[in-house]
Amino acid sequence: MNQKVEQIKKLKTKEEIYYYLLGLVKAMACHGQKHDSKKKLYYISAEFLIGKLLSNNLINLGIYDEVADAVKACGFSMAEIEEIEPEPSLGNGGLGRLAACFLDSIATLSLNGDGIGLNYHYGLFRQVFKDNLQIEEKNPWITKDSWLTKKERHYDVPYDGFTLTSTLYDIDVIGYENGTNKLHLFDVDTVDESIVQEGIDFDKEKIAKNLTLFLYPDDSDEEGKLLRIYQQYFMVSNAAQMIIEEVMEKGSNLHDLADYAVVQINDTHPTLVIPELIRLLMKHGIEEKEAIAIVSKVCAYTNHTILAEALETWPIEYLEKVVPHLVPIIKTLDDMVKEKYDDESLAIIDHDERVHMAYIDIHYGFSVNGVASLHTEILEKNELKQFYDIYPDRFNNKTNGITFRRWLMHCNHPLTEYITSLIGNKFKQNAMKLEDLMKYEDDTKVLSELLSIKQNNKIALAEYLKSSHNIELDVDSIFDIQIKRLHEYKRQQMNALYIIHKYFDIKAGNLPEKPITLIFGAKAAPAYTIAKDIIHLILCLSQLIANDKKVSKYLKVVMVENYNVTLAEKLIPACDISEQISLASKEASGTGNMKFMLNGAVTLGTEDGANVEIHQLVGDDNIYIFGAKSDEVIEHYEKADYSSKAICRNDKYIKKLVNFIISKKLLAIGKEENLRRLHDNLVNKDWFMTLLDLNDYIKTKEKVFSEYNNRIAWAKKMLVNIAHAGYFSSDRTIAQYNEDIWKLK
Ligand code: 26Q
Repeated sequence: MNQKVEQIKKLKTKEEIYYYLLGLVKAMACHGQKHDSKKKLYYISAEFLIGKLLSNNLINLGIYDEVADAVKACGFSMAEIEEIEPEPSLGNGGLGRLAACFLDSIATLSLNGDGIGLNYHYGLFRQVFKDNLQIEEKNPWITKDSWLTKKERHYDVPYDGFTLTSTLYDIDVIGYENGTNKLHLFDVDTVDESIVQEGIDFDKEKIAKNLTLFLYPDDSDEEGKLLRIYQQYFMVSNAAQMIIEEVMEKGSNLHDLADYAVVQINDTHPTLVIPELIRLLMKHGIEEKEAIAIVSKVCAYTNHTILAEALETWPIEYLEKVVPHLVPIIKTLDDMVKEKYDDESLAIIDHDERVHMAYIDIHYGFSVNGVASLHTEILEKNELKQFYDIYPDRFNNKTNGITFRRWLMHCNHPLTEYITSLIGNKFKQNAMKLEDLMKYEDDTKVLSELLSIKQNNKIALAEYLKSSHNIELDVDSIFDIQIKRLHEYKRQQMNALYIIHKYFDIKAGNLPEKPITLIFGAKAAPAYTIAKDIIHLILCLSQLIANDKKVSKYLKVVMVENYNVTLAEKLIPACDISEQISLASKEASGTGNMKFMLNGAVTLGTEDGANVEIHQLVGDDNIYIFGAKSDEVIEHYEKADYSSKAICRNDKYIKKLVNFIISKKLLAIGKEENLRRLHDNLVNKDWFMTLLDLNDYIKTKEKVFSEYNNRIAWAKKMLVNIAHAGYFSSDRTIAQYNEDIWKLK
């Protein structure tokens, strides 16, 4: 090892060092232990938002510090080397990032489990702002030398009238001071990157050229829907063939498949693995009824959303076009349900001939889990009640988690070192040990040190954003951050209305004690018009305020371009206030909320998703909760009695805030079409009830800013948050999946 690290010192350029380290890590990963246990987990997911891998791999191999020293001897920082690495953005957001955290924990806990997905050539689009609007560009990440290793494994995937042969690429998943697992990404050799010219619009008709060309944004235009099914089937057919090959090599006779394999279906995107496995078992001579029974003991399903528009239902004619050989199996599965139950809401194929993918998973899997306790409760009591009534034992909760290797040890070295100096190293293996920090809750020396680490992280962020985005931050202001995908239910528009309130307030002479910086990062799906309008509003407000001499002294609005994992790693350690303001009941869990908490930010949030559990852990004094509770929200939907129009009519101040969106001042900066559409939507529709919570939000946020000024009391809140974040380690989540669902050892 020493020799290899010494070698670094002979290298001249950052590129040479990066590619040398890439090779070194890949070589070391090969020597990781092999699993010999009988049963194996296959975590199938259309997304693995792995982010950059170099530093994390070095940390997990235990050689980060010596490598960093050698790199320093060459005259570079690790940050400069990391810059060379392209980020693989192979996911949209939470679901994909969760899958990546899970792989890290599965390897760290030495569990026998691999990930299976697709090798998208272009990750989620690169976002650029032009005239205060979002533009999408292609986002390549594969270079000649990369983390991918091409394997000699190929499968034939049958479609209607043609077959595609796959090529497998593996990425090593290196656990923390432990084993190495694999992320298997399937691809086709015929994909043609040259068909993408300007932007991300191109001909989606030619399947072989297109199949793995790009990752779908989390909503999509009609014309792309068929390609999405081609992708999904490609993923699961490869997975199913690989599983059957591997278990047979280990001695399975396929009747005992469940003793050898467990499949976790990450949302409904891999659902076709169920009929595909049934089809392949039948090809091996197993009778259909038995094949169905076998597969039902192998597959488990995770639900990540209750938003109706995100639940996948495919017209049966689409499936007939793409995978006609699966349709008879899906019909049999549906017939069996209909034979047993009269209740139409349990049917897989509905009256409109649409196939409900989640319902296949629930009827023909052995486990259904939600991703936070409130979310699972809503699934059981509301969204999937009819299924919970017939299969109560299948339902279980697995509250999400995050890997502390990336979201503390890698992204926040100063805090990691300080925690280690206070409570030792044990928290790196057992995150619950962070609770030992509680003994310092009244130690002003420790509390002051936490404040100074935060301050230094804010300075580091400011330097980074200056050089990378040419953005200036006032490091003596409060950093209030909302970073996540742009969606109406996440309510960035409510934060924007707060900005308008604060702008009025400062204009009126109510000056904040401390300047405030509101930072946003968010990509909007290309076809999601209102989400793009919200980005436009925030960028226009940012410009308005920056050009206002008086207000800009106290308030700054920043929207960072192309928010991704790499930026999150820099923003989160520098955050004072974590915005988690979704409409209660709509955010299944959230995982950004956990990352902020772990890095000493205080949450301003609704009782939604995992915020509920954060609240329970830290207590009322260490979190700011506001807004309607989920029961109340669900009731509004049931009674259809929410009216934003009525709120605008009755509350003059809210009306004034909303009307500012189409004021002369903003229309002078922005586009009338976009601002007016957003205004009309808020006044006439507001499906996610922004105006319902707006007053409470403003009031609570003002309280947060005022309490921030009591620095030691604030630092205590930071400490309590860090100390209780251990529960949100994905090591805990994965241990629970294994205990209750996978039962690997
Ligand atoms: C569906 C159809 C066509 C194209 C794309 C999609 C699609 C893709 C991705 C639909 C949904 C997604 C992603 C969903 C997601 O990220 N959900 C989030 O999952 C997190 C992990 O459990 C939770 O923390 C978040 O609350 C949840 O929103």
